[in-house]
Amino acid sequence: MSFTGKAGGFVGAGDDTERQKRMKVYREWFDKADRDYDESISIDELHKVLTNEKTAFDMNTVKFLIRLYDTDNNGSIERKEFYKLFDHIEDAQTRFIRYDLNNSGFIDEKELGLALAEIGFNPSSGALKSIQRRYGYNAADGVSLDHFLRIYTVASHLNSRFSGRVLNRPNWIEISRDDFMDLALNLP
Ligand SMILES: [Ca+2]
Ligand SMILES: [Ca+2]
Repeated sequence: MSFTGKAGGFVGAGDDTERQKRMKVYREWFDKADRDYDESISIDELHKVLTNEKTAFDMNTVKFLIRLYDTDNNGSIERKEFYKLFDHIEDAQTRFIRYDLNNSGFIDEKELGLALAEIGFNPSSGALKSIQRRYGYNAADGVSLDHFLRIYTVASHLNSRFSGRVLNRPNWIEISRDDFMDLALNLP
């Protein structure tokens, strides 16, 4: 089972009907994930709902997502937290599918660069290699969805942290020592 197929279906949804449809999808996915009906999604439950016949979803990515979206720090994902997590996964998946043109389940380095450029993150070839080394990369096949999700999450996180600090030179930002320290210590 995966979110594939649901991706992008509600992008640009503005009116009440679309919002209601979206809330219905959220609820359905939450209920599907919450196998023991305790109104929260554990690491194992999230892992199961993200894994399908084709994709063995990386457990480290699951733990990483829970760490980011478990805002009350109780170790699991409740409905309010799930809505944001679902939006994020769906967004990343839509982008991944757009670049995985032959539907192989992998994108290559160039496509990874293009997908990241879409959100205003323009890594050099050297930076792309470092990102792949750091966040998991199968050199033979390319970047799988679970690893892309992790890379995309980190890039979005960095982008939102440092928007407004862009200098006139493309791809340069201004950062203080304190912010640099904070960034290095809190990198997801
Ligand atoms: Ca549960
Ligand atoms: Ca929680």
